[in-house]
This record gives sequence, C-alpha cells and structure tokens, in this order.
Amino acid sequence: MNIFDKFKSGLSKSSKSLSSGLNDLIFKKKIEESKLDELEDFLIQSDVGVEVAKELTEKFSNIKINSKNSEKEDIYKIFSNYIIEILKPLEKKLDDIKDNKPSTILIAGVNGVGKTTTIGKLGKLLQQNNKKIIFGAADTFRAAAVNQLEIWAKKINAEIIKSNEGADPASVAYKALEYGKNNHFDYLLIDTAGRLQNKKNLMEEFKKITTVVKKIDSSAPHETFLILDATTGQSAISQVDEFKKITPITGIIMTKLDGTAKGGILLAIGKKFKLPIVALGMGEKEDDLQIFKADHYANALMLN
Ligand SMILES: Nc1nc2c(ncn2[C@@H]2O[C@H](COP(=O)(O)OP(=O)(O)O)[C@@H](O)[C@H]2O)c(=O)[nH]1
Ligand SMILES: [Mg+2]
Repeated sequence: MNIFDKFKSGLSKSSKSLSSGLNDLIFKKKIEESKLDELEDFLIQSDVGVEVAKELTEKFSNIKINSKNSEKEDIYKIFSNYIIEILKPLEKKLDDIKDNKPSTILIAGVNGVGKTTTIGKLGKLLQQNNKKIIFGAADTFRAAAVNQLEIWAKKINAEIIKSNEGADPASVAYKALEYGKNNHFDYLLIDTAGRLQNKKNLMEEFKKITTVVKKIDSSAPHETFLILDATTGQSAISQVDEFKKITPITGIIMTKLDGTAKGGILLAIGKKFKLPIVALGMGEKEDDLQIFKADHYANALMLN
C-alpha cells in the first residue's frame, strides 16, 4: 500500500459520504436550486462547518461546465482546489519543528483523543528521520497513562522519563528535559493530562511545566501540539477554543480519521483557526500516522 492508498482507506468512511454526495450532483448543465440545498446539507453533515458549506455551495451555483471535461471532473476540481487553497498554507513539516537538542514538544488535548498513542506514532516517524527521541510521562494523574507510554517506549525502542502516579507533572518535564539535554536527544515528547473539566488546574499545570522547562532551556517549550479526535465532530472546535486559552498552540494533529464519516471537521478547523496542521492519525498501530499534506487529504476525502 502506498501512502496514497493508506490515506484513502483511512478516510474511506468520510469519503463515502462526500463522494456519494458529489456523485448525486452529476446532472445536466445547470445545478438546480434544490440540489444546491441538498449539497449544503450533506456538506454540513460531513462536519465541514456552515461557513465552508455556504462558500462551496456558492461556488457550485456559479459552475460553468467545461465541455472537454466530464461534469464530475469539474465538480471534483472545484472541491479539491477549494480544500487545497485553505489547507495548503497550514502544512507543517517535521523540518519546520525547531531543532534544539532537544526540541521540547508538549502534547495537549482532552482525555481519550489519542495523545499517548500519537506520541508513540510521532516518535516512530521522527526515528525514521534519524532523530533521537525521548518521552516524558507527565500525565501522572493515572498510573495507567504512564504504563501506556512505557509500552509505546518499548515498542519503538525509545527512552522514557517517568515518575510515580500523582507526582508533579512539571518535575517529570524538568527531569526529562535535563536528561534529554545532557544526552543529546533531538526531540523530547511530553505527554500531559487532559482534564479540561478542571480548566483552572490544567492551566496552572501548563504554566508550571512551561516555567520549569525554561530553567533548563529558556526557549522551551518549542512546540505545543493539540490532539483532536475527528470522531467527536463539532466539539473539536470548542476544544481548540478552550486550549488556546490555556496555552499557545503551535500545531494540530487530528486522530481517528479511519473511524469517521466526519473527516470534514479538519477543513472547518483549518478555516476557523488557521493553525498549522502537523499530521493525521489513521489507526492505532505504530505506522498509522501521516504527515499532513493538503492535496492527499483532498484526494482521500473525495476518493479521487
Ligand atoms: N482508530 C483509531 N484509534 C485511535 C487513534 N489514535 C488513538 N486511538 C485510540 O484511542 C484510544 C485513546 O487513545 P489514548 O492515546 O489513550 O488517548 P489519550 O487519553 O489522549 O492519551 C485508544 O484506544 C487508542 O488506541 C487513531 O488514529 N485511530
Ligand atoms: Mg494518555
């Protein structure tokens, strides 16, 4: 399977609804009013958001069918160009992550979105790029969270700095960065707790982690990636809003695109927040993370 097929199979659930919706639009010369309403409805159902749905419907209402192409091709092209126009400027490559020996990356997001799993997968991707990586288990709220990160560390053969359940997350982050710096690691990936229901505590926790890592490296943390679960649909939007108040976000990773017909949510988030997009999660295994490419996403979304 090449990278393209993986995207397509990962996003196939989203693609089915989008492409069948598009296929229903293939009719004679001019798009009827009732079909345009239908289009707007199915776009909203696939979670692209009201604004995107309206803009796209507007574009389709002005469609000029080019007789050399099939109508289907014209419609797909409009759709794909629109997605690329919004999301291409947001592509964030691994090379865009600051090099800092180590570059300290905080992984944020609510419980269950896939933070720990994404750390494992991102670690593997970075290793494949010949980077030396280390994990910091700063989600000390539950023992299970530390164990889960340890399992990932074993799986991809990475080192991990941890403490006991209930330990101060900031002290784990401090120890991890100290070790990472002394031992010339390239990247430190720090897992965090996601108790958004206690926003004040979470904010304090991020503030404290940020303050203590600066004692070792005044430029740290270099990145904070927010993990979002595509299957949660529109609530992902309020999560971005909430986390932006807690700590500055420098990149988005969206997980579980293999398990949803609502893959359009990434488009809504890109359009609204214009935050860089780092990668997409397509499953639970170690190779199931793809660096984000707007044209791959557009293609996969349309099963093109
Ligand atoms: N299908 C699928 N499952 C995922 C993906 N990423 C994470 N998961 C699963 O989602 C669940 C929660 O993940 P976890 O990393 O523990 O989330 P955390 O609480 O944010 O650390 C686990 O069962 C993961 O295996 C993904 O991209 N696709
Ligand atoms: Mg976790």
